[in-house]
Amino acid sequence: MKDEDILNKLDRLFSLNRQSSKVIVVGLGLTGISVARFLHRLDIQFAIVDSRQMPPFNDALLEEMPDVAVFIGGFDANVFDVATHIIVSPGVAMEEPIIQQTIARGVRSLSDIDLFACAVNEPVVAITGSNGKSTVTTLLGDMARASGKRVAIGGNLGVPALELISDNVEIYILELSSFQLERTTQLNAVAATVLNISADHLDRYATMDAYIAEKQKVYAGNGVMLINLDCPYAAAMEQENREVISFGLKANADYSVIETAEGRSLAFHGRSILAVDELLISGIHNQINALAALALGSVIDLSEAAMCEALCSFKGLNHRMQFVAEINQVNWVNDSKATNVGACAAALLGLKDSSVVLIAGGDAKAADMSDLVPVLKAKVKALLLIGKDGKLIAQAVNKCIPVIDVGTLKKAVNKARTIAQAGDTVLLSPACASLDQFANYKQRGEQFVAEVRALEQ
Ligand code: UMA
Ligand code: ADP
Repeated sequence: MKDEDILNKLDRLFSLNRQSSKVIVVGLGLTGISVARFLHRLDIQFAIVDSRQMPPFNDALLEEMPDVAVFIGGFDANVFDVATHIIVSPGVAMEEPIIQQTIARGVRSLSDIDLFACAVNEPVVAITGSNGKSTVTTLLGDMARASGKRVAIGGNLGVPALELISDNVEIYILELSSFQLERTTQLNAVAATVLNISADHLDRYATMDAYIAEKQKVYAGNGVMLINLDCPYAAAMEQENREVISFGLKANADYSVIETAEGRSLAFHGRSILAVDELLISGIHNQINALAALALGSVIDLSEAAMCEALCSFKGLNHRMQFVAEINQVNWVNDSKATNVGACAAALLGLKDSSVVLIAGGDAKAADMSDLVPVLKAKVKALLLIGKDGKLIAQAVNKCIPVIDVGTLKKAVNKARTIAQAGDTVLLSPACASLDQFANYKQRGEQFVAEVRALEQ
């Protein structure tokens, strides 16, 4: 899209223009730098603020845009006073008092996703949910490539939406978090889905209803709604007068799993598409992820043969039920990305025929750990706890299975080695965020893999 057309659209929708606008970009992380590059290219005036002493893209900004004003180490109210518009990065809560005061003064708030939506004419697919977003986004990207489409994938997945924009792209596939959706008004995806809902981010949302309401915004506009019939919260989002395609294990779903003479199969209206055995990713939750990707792919006209080809070669992403090693007939599995209760439960349910030594704990983000208890009782022979909220899991479990609060991941791995017996699985699936002890879930998973590899020596 030409800059002139983008500018016209921004002016029409947000009164955002070169002549009279002064934007405050809050946050100088991945999102903040992408917004800065975009506004700079369009020659719209802006300044950046970040409460961190040394935001990650401070040096990059100074080098690329030395004239841009940057205020770091806190939020200075005077800086916000001049704003006509505010673009807040997803890691900063909209409830921050300075943000609330600024918006209350009549300053327009928009998001990087709004800017993106104003800058592309090509179809956009939007994927959210409590779990499975990265898996489905990546898988659908593989399917689109196998279908010969020029596709770009990103958003919460890692590459900010604005950095994906290119004349070469014919379809954009975005993973969107509740934090991105809550501050976006211009999304109009051709196909959108809420994969599932389970408790997450309750440190940022006052209630589950508030969290669900933000997720629902992925369906804004008039595109096709992809609805998971297995998840009551997601199924309730279906809107009248909208085209709907359903997926899930329920027999009445458009995309479902059926029993055939040869075994279970992914199917459309009872017609087998691909045997479940052909999938390299395991667990019922991944069968549902595959159904979601097939359903989304059908809306953007991907060929079924190409989608099957991609499904058969998709090995899954690291840190999601990633097989690490078999040592003395014990399997070690890294599911560090299980940062909430729903993901940990799915991991345990997906492990067939084995008893599990589970390593869990970290930052619980105010979730209710008691939801985990039934599946822990069914699957777990010993629970090794790490991190600041391990004790919350111990309280919920209330001694119904053996629990040891070991504190650190290193100690957990060493303890697991002494407990696990042939046929068992040692699973890192923390049900919590990692930020109390690690930089992120990747670092936690990498440390786990390194500790397990050390056992092999
Ligand atoms: N921060 C401050 N002060 C500031 C700005 C940020 O303390 O002034 C902190 C935030 O509280 C947060 C961290 O810095 O802890 C990063 O925040 P950010 O808004 O600068 O994040 P970005 O680097 O822009 O990355 C964001 C997403 N991060 C978050 O939503 C926290 C990335 O998702 C996403 O890949 C990226 O935009 C590109 O779209 C990561 C994530 O953890 C993977 N997402 C959460 C999740 O998946 O659960 C929602
Ligand atoms: P997200 O991007 O939503 O965090 P990922 O695909 O990265 O999702 O997976 C995160 C965690 O959730 C992993 O532990 C993974 O095994 C688990 N998971 C993936 N898909 C689902 C699903 N459909 N339901 C429940 N858990 C899932």
